[in-house]
Amino acid sequence: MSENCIFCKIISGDIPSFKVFENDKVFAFLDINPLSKGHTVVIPKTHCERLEDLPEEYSSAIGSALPKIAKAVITGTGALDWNLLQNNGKSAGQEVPHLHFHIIPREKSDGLGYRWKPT
Ligand code: D5M
Repeated sequence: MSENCIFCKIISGDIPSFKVFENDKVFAFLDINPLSKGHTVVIPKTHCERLEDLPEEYSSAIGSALPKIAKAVITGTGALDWNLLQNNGKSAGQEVPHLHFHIIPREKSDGLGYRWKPT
C-alpha cells in the first residue's frame, strides 16, 4: 500500500466508495465521475502504477475477476455493450497513479463516441 494513494485508501476504507466486488487481490467500485451509469473501476489490492509493473499473482487474479465483474455490471445496468479501458502514464491519460481498469457500459447514441477522452 502507498501512503498518499487515493485508491489504496479506498481499499483500506479510509476513503469511502461504492463497492462492486472484492476478493483477496481485487477491488472494484463505482467511478466518482462516471462516463455512463455503472462505470466501474477495477484495481489490484497492491500498489503499482502501470500494467507492466503488476505482479503475476495479481494479473491472474484481475484476469479472472474482470469477466465476472463485467457480467455483473452489464446485468445490473441492462447495458448490452461496454468498453474496457486502461491508461498507463500521464501521456495516455492516467490521472490516478494506481493501476486500474475502467468498465464502461455503453448504449446506442450515448454520445461518448469511440475514443477515450477525446480532446
Ligand atoms: O481514471 C481515474 C478515474 O478514477 C477517474 O475516472 C475518476 C476515478 N476516481 C478518482 N477518485 C475517485 C474516488 N475517490 N472514488 C471513485 N472514483 C474515483 P484515469 O484512467 O486515471 O484517468
